[in-house]
Amino acid sequence: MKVKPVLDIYLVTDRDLCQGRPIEEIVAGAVRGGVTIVQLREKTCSTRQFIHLAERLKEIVAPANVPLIINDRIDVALAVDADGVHLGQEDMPCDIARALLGEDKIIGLSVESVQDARDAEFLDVDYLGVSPIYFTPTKRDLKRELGLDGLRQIKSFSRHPLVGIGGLNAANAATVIKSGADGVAVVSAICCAEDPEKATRELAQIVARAKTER
Ligand code: TZP
Ligand code: MG
Repeated sequence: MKVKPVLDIYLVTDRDLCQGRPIEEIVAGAVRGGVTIVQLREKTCSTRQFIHLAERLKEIVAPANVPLIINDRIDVALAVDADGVHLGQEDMPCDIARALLGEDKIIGLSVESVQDARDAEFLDVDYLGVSPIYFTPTKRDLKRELGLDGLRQIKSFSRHPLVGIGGLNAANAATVIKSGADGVAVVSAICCAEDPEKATRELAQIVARAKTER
């Protein structure tokens, strides 16, 4: 049976931002700090490396009941029996991904506009990544910021859980939660942190507090 993902603190990995540390070390710290979901996002490594890394991350997150999501690659997700995939607007259509993965896997979809979110009302997905909230040097091909206004607008009609991504950190996480996000997705706020465990714990406290205040 599918477990509904907890989106509160959503780590998206980026090997280039780990300051020379292995991704496994960052993810292990994030798990100790209370990360609730982890997405392995690899844009350049080989398929074999991708699978091996996914297997190792699964061993780290599974004992803590933290789901492992694979960016884009349905084949990699199936190969390692990951908990789900995250798809972009140019990736495999969600209905085909659902047919390949089955009912029990998590499918997340990035929406880059209010119209994308409207179109997603008809899709069998488990959450939307509202992308980006703010411009960020971490991803260079971003077209426009949705901002808090875009997030609020999407929240006003969407039936899906929402996670904000793009430029999020301890300074703005509370506002993003209060503007309608169920969670914050971060790359640099955890991957670049001197102490990823501490950074994750701090974010988790901020998100938990913001949820009680909205
Ligand atoms: N998708 C939209 S923005 C982004 C991705 C993967 C990168 C977010 O990185 P950061 O460092 O948390 O701003
Ligand atoms: Mg993609």
